[in-house]
Amino acid sequence: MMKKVTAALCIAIVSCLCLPARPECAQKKAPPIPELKGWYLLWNDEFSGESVDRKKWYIEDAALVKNNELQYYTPKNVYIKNGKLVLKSDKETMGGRAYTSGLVETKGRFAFQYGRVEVRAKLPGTKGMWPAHWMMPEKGGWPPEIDIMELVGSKPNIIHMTNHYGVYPHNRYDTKIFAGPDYTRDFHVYALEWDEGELRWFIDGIQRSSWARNVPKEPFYIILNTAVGGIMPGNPDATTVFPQFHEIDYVRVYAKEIPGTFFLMTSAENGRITVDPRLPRYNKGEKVKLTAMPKIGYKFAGWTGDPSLGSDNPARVQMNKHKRISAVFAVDPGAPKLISRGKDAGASTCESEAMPAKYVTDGDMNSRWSSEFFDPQWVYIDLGKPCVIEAVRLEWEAAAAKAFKLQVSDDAREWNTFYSTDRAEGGTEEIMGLNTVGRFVRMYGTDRKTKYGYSLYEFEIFGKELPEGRQ
Ligand SMILES: [Ca+2]
Repeated sequence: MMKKVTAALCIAIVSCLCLPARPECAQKKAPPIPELKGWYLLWNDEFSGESVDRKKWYIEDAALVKNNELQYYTPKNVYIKNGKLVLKSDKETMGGRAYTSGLVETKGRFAFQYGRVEVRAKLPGTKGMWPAHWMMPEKGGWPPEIDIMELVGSKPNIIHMTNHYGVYPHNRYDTKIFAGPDYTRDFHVYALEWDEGELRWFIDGIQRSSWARNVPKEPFYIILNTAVGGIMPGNPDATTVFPQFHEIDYVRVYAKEIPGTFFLMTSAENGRITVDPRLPRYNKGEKVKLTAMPKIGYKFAGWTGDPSLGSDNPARVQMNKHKRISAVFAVDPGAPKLISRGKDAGASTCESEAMPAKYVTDGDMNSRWSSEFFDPQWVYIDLGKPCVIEAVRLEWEAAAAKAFKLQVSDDAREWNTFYSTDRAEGGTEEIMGLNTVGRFVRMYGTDRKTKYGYSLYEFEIFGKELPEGRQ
């Protein structure tokens, strides 16, 4: 969090490059970030560190089910080299797929509404490669989606720029292409300007597309990836060259300066911050409520970025300038303990023998339970004896639940619901602040996010054994 580069700090790094007496600065190779008049640098990554900054990026590790793509996204194909983020694509079997590739996204870490995003990159090519720089809504769901840049490897001089909108399955899109040089040979800058009335796409500083209709009006996060195969590029063939490298020099997000209005940026690791009201910019003097929410096992330990915040949670901040605020979360020795690892599990159905219920308690994020493709479905854990359940973590595969209940039972026959949602988001889901007693705990799914079943890598119960004499 402290390493978050502010505009002022960038200027400091640049100016101290000229001073050989500062060894910690002399190691930094970050080139100066040009000032964009009328714009404020809200967020950026110059990829000048030793490794990918996990406070800024989530690195995908999954065989995502979409667009008939053929790759397994693995963190080992995502790394920093020579001041560039590299997403490597290769012909290599992993997780049931014939190819590996890389995907990073700022989901849960950074999102913005309105501004200018710039990505400088050298793209991978040849048949079946599908590099993209794109954005999705922070609150989940699809569409909308903005594709800043997409390229089909077999046509390396064509850049696709697209706005997806509407309501699934009645979604539509507006798209334009630009034919230029071979974009796999050199670095080029792909940019999008987004305001309330219009989307404008730029390649190397020249506007190449715009749409003034169906402009999204909610915060988006950024995704950088290379898909292999699938509906857009077709699958690799004998002409495809492996490995391929998608190199990204920087990602910069700017917000337009409007006098008297201010931006609020938040960041956190091992937890998150909710912002109320959440607005793209604030008027002078406006008050904003910040709530820090630690992950299971952590506790809130303070704020950085605004001395007036103190140590309250929630806290209120008054907007009188641009602010970057972080929440600090510390390991909580008194946090509920994991009590489900290795315990027996059962399920309504299994998609195949290779995906049994027991894989939800094995502590292995590569093994998973998956149900058959109808509703309802459930998976339960037998804790062996009655326990106090204080928190639950669900690690969903892409085939997640949209609606599910959490239930307890003493006999695995009669179940009591202690948590229920019909707006689940998938990914890592944590439910905290629980205080319920039972020996059996189950996830009871009633509506699915995909046409597939319910699939969990892990189902983790945190709490403690019931003290003697208490029933
Ligand atoms: Ca597992």
